[in-house]
Amino acid sequence: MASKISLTRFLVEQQRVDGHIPSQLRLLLEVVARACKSISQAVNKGALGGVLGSAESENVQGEVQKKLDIIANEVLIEANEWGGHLAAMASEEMDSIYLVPNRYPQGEYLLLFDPLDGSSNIDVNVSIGTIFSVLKKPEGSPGVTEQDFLQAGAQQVAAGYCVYGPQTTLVLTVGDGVSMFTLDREQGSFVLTQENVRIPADTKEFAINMSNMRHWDEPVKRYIDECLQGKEGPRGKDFNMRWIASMVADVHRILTRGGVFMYPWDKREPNKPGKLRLMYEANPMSWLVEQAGGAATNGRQRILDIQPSQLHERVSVILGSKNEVDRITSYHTPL
Ligand code: AHM
Ligand code: MG
Repeated sequence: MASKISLTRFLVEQQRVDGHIPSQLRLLLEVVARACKSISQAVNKGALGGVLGSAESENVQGEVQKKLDIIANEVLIEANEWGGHLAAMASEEMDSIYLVPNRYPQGEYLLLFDPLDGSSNIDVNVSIGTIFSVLKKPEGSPGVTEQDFLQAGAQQVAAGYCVYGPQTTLVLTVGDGVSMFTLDREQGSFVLTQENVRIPADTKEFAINMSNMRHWDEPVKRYIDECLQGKEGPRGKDFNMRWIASMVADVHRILTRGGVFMYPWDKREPNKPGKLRLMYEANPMSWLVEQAGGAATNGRQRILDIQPSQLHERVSVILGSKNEVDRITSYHTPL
């Protein structure tokens, strides 16, 4: 019987055999995975662990924080600050960047995360997750500033998410395809369960918050309207809709069986480009989707090519099966 490949072995082989990742990055990914295990345990305990409900505080985006948002943020910081692999971290739940304290060695990498994505689903026992993105600290600059984080998504050296659902699954890319690891709770380790994940180019499934329809722009309205017309409409086929309201869970479905996910710009907050955050939500998810053969744009531009100007910048997101994303993008007027 073929032996199970643990995440540790997979990363060691990526480092030693294939030369894809340096040892510091391997350590970083192991530490992130360990933190995700801990978050998974807290999520599983739910009400028994006293982790449900609001923390009665707000983050920099003015959103009310849940207890688990804060717990997950602390778990990721505590796990990552002492290992010597990081220079600094940034999170959806922290206003500014977090420098590795002076008492610890400084590493070469920058870690960004949404510690608990899908916060509205925490208390209702629906899948949620952690999203992360890894950048290299630019060479030559002493110390770290927010400016060092403002790199386009194409510069990422690793990206992934961990979905806390019926199973806990870690999904990872280091630029050599997408691999999935399922948490074996008895062993306490992530085990490789799928390699070379591919998203089919065509789909009959879309994910969008339909309650915002009246606020959408024309190209998105047109696309969804054509899908809703089904067999009788211009697409000549019936579509199905899914919306979990946890980006992690919606993207996980798309990586598993295809589909298109959208959180487009809308008229509710015309001055903001969208709801989702570029640097720790859209960028890592876009890279994973591209690595699996899909596409990701903001309607007019490849997301990974966007030059960020702020840490918590927002972006319009259209990602998933390539032919659908290309179609929606073609409905938008080029810049
Ligand atoms: P969060 O990071 O505060 O949880 O918000 C991001 C989430 C995404 O996971 C999801 O796609 C979207 O917001 C859900 O939005 P809506 O509340 O409009 O359904
Ligand atoms: Mg989020």
